[in-house]
Amino acid sequence: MSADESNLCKRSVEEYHKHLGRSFLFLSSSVQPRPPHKSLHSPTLTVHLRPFVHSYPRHYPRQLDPLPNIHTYLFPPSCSSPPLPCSRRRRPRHRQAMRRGPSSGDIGFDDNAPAGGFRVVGDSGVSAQMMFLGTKNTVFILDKTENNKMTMTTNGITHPAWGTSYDLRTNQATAMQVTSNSFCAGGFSLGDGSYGTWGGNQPVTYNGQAVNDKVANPSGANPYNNADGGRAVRVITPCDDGNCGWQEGGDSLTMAKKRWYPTIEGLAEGNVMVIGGDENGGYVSTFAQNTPSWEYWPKQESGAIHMDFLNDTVPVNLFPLTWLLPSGKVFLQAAYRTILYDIATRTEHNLVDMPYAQRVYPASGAAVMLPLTPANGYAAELLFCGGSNIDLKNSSDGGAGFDVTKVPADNTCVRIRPDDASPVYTDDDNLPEGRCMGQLVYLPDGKMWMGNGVAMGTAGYGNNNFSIGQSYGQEPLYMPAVYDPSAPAGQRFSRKGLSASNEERMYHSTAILLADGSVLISGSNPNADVTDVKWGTKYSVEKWYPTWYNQKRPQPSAFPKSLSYGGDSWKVSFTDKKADPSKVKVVVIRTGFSTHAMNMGQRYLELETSFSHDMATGEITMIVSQMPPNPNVFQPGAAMIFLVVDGVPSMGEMIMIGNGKIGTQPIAAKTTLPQPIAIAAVAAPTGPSVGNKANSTEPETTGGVPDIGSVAKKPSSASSVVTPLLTLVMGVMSSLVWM
Ligand SMILES: [Cu+2]
Repeated sequence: MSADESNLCKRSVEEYHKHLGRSFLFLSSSVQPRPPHKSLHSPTLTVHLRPFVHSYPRHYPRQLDPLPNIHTYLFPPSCSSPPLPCSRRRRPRHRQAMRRGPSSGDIGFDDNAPAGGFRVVGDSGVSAQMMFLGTKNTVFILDKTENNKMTMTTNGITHPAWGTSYDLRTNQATAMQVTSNSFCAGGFSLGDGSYGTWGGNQPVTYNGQAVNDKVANPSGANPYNNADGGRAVRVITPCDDGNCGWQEGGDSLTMAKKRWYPTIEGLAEGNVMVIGGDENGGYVSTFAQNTPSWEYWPKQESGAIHMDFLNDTVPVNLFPLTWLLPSGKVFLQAAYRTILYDIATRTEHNLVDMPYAQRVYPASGAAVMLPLTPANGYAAELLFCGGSNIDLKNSSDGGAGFDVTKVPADNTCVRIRPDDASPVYTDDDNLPEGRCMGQLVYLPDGKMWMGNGVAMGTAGYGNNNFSIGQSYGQEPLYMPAVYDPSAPAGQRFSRKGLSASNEERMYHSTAILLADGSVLISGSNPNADVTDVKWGTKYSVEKWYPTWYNQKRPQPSAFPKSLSYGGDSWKVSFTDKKADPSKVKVVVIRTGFSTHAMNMGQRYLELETSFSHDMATGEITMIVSQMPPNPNVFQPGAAMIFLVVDGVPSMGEMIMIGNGKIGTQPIAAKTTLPQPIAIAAVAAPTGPSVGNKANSTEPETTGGVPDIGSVAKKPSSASSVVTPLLTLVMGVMSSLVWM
């Protein structure tokens, strides 16, 4: 340990023990793997404490109190970790995690997975209204404040839990402290590897009644002991060992405006914009409680910045569909309107209207940015599928006002390339059936799982006699499909080899990609509180397995811990005698924050590659670029990386995109890749063998260009009368993608 590090360690431990001896309240702690950019002060363990105030009333929502006295302790990697305070002490697990190291004991592939089908693997503890993959092994789940069976005790008061961490290695959920009502919050990953959720709703009591509703709750009782989440920001640095928690409260974790149903969009500095929402919820927004503004987080002095678009799209403007584009502009879609937003000048540019249907909540179509690839020049193209053309002009925060369940969901799909000079929506293949609340989830092979949702009605719920339970959506759809964006038109949706789920996934359900290539699906509760009535509260956690799930997976040597924007190439190797290295892909996927049929931040990028191929041994070394030198293409923060060989992916690994900090990202020159090299084990003829291409040491050519792929396919035992010869074949492949 260096002198600097030793001093930091000593100081942290002394201060920490001094404060532990007093009446301090444990807030949270997080253990971080040694970051890729090893800095002297990179903490292994972060602990947050604040003074405990004994004079709070019993139900006082402490997190509304400003928190000027949070003490944060950073223990550097070589500093022995201190004990955690009182009830949150988990020393054995913590020790185990430290001994185990970040890469051992990770999730593996599921045995006997039903390829193409579903299997229930666990119980989420709280209903998974929101869900994201925080580490390779752990999914973090949030629910609204409701009467979940899993409980949490806070300062001696036991109440239902509204958040869990779900361990994918054991399929066990563990309750987590969430104090503010996270009912319909948005979420996104941040440039420093943490995750945030923004917004929510007022505190509620049983059946979703507002605590402050003088008629429904005259006593003002708050049995759930929850606080107002409308302006709340909740931040967590994900971990695997239970030693991380949601941080809430204080000025930096409070927004300028109340936001129920805000969309979060990531920006080039690893910060986010929090967009729209309304005050206290309802079926759709109204001018009376609309929040027509957006704000930065981390907070900037600008506070809430007005946006006309969010007034123009009332009442169908909750959870607008947004993407940061490679151009740096932000695409926004709500109701039938589409705009490009220039952040620097705060100006809105109208684009063409959305055809056929509304895609935004409560119509809730499926929407995704198509994979960004070298072949498409990393140009953004967006896909919208399903939703509803229901007329919501007479609906309000009080309800739909008519029987919405009689309206079939839309089945159209459209695409748009918003950075083009004159973007237009073009028709794509129709969905196999109309679907509201469908979800498109990337698979590592570049296709997408499309599932969840209903055939009739919309998202949302209300106390109406046309509902079953309270659900505004009916006829749940159990059969998924796979969408291939590069298949010929007319063949993009496929159900070959797929089978249906037995679990309905309606309003407030979620789905995310996992490292093993399966899709984790959970949630569904189109009701104000936990209920067993039809279309009741779902706790089942299910996996869907792609058709290739049980095939032999590539075994890559190792991935880097981080990728920069531009810079030097890197290598990853694997051995496969049958593989065609020109078709191998290295892909980076941000799985996103899943809620309300959206995966905020979901993005897929294929890196540029070259290779060297030893055909004698089958060893292939992929020479891989860094990220394109533009953080607007793929925002900074955590993401997963996969090696995909012949359409079958390796196990994914979590890596950091960018420098691991929120702020301006270093940008280097675009990666220059070498020419591909094939070291061919071919047979040299003992005499002339004109026309025997299998024995030739010359690369085959196509139109004068050496074809490395065809060399790779040559048999190495072409003749018994030849002697083996190792030949180095250099390809000049001008047609390859990195040129
Ligand atoms: Cu909701």
